[in-house]
Parts: sequence; C-alpha cells; structure tokens
Amino acid sequence: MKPMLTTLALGMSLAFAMPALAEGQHGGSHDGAMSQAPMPAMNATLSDGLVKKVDKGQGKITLKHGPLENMGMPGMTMVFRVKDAGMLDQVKPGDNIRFIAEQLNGALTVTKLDIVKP
Ligand SMILES: [Cu+2]
Repeated sequence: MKPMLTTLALGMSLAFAMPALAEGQHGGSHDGAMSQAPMPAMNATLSDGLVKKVDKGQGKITLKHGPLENMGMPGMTMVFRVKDAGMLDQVKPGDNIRFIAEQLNGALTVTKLDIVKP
C-alpha cells in the first residue's frame, strides 16, 4: 500500500510541476511584451504632433512629432506631405494635433489630422 501511494504522489507532483513551468514562462514573456509596447495597437497609429510650419502652396506641413509606431520612427521634427491640401486650412503653427502618417507614393503623407483642443 505504501509504495503505491508514493508513486501516486510523485506522479501528481510531476503533473503539477509541468503546467506551472509553462505558465511561468508564458507570464514572463507576456510581461516583457507589455513593457516594450504599453499602448494597444489601435492607439499606435494616431501620433502626437506640434505644427511648426504650414506650406499651403506645396501641400506640406512641418511637424514636431512623437514616435510614429506604425512607421517605426522616433520623435523628431520633419516635413510631411498632406493627402488633401484642404487639411492645411484647419491648422496653424503652434497647434497641437493628433495625426496618422503613411507612406503614399514614396512620400510620408499625413492622411488624417485632428486638432487637439486646449
Ligand atoms: Cu519623423
């Protein structure tokens, strides 16, 4: 009777040890991913920007922007094209905006732009 109980106990502890290990590994990698990308994917495409210059004639806008997660670009000041020149009528230098930039015909282009109300 005694040897049989020992075998049972051993078998049970092994059975419990395996999933516990697997769970620990999964939890660890999940935490790592969270610290690298705290934002949900849906918010990653809208980026913060500060309007530095508006060039209606050229259809261009100079933005000091935060990280563009969809483009893999860190924050910087740079010139973008705009998809629709009419977008430039809504903004002026000093405005804070939220925008989406995409690669269109080889040029970085602002395809969506929202003014952040103070
Ligand atoms: Cu940039």
